[in-house]
Amino acid sequence: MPHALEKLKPGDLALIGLCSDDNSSFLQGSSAGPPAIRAALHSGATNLTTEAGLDLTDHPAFVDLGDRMPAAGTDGLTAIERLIAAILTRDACPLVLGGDHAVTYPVLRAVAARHGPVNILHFDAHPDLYDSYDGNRLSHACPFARIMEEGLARRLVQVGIRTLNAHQKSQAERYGVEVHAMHRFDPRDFTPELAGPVYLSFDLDALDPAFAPGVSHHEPGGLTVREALGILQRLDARLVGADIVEYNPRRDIQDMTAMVAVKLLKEIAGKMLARS
Ligand SMILES: [Mn+2]
Repeated sequence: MPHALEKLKPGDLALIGLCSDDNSSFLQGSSAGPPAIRAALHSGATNLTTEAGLDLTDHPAFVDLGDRMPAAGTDGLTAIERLIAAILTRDACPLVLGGDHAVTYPVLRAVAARHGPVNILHFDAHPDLYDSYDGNRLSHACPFARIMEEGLARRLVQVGIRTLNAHQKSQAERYGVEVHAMHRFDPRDFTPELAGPVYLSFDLDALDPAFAPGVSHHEPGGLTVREALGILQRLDARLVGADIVEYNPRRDIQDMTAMVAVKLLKEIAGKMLARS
């Protein structure tokens, strides 16, 4: 039985699945991500202890609100914003499982309404800064354009990027996005210097498809899991929310990518609980 939203306590970490892929551009399937990640989490293939030794098993502040299936279009995004606002109002922290990356925009609207503009650490192969994509301004290729034009972020720091075309380069310059493109980036030597409340958005395609094949957009030349974990573990900041998005079980091989999502989930949850 999922935990009831009304029973959230201050300091709780609220796991919530958003089963939405209506704003995907290339392939559908990420709407099936959250239950598949949760199944891997509880499969018995691993335990729930983080690498730093925090055991999430029956942790009183680690609660699972289950999955929601937002409607297509703006109604669904409005519902996501309200849901995340309801979590934040109870002084709890949302840990969102996508779903496609379009969900991050309404999540950030709720986060910024609660905390003011936040610093965002964004792992992705793609900058997701298109003004519009395939005629859709809410596309999963656009959330960070919406976030920046609405002033929801003080700083947006992107790592793993390897698809920066001319349009998105100009968008990045326009919004002052700090893009750490893979071709001139040493992930083992990168420590995010982010003060104040931080929101973490992790698109699994930031990782090389060799490590995470279960994504809609295979973009070779990405981060290793170890490199991404190293960056996360060196992040020394108060996390007020996070998402892990774009897991597409239809593309996965033997649940490999589901287990990568589980690994990230555990490490991110451990970081959030340690600082709350
Ligand atoms: Mn991506």
